[in-house]
Amino acid sequence: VPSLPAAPFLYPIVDAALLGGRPLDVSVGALARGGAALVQLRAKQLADDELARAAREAVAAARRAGVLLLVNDRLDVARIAGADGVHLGQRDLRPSDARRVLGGDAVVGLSTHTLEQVDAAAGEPVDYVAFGPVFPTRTKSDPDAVVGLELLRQARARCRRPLVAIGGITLANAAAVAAAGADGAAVISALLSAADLEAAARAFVAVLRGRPD
Ligand code: TZP
Ligand code: MG
Repeated sequence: VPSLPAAPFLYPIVDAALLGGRPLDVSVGALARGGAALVQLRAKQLADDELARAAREAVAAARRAGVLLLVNDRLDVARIAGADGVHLGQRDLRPSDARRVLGGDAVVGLSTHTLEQVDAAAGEPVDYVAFGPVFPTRTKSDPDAVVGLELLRQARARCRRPLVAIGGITLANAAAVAAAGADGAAVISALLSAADLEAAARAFVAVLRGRPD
């Protein structure tokens, strides 16, 4: 069973639309060298054939780097590409279906946006629960309401699974996210806007572990 990284871990989400021409495989490798052990591929704009190709490329790069690769939204693509798992939203296929298709060894994550959804996740066969947006984000179109650090603390207290914070996490607020009890920090724009992905990941890992440079 692939296990999640030790907390507090960085969880980079590689959004294909934000790579700015950087090759996907090189980007996954750089994030891994920077200390990320779990990476998600998110590619909402790609056509299915391109998405499957991207997922295969990301999985191959993750294997070479020795890190886990999850596919956002798409159980079928995760299965086709041999990904380590899938990350599902509230309106995607259900975790129980993902578990049936991918098996007990896969990593299945679920997005939640309210404490009620966090509670409901307790009954789902998921390996971690993501909660957010913790801070305002411009990456997600039509985002849910910002939950903030206090609700993150409450979510942590009532969730028995690893809890991943997401939404607007930067180097400036990552320490507060870890202090609120998040086991992981999922980050898109604050990583992908950096010129040096490896250095950016390394800086996040250091801040999450409480020893910034
Ligand atoms: N789900 C909740 S917020 C979010 C997703 C996918 C976007 C996070 O992106 P960023 O750039 O780290 O705010
Ligand atoms: Mg989704």
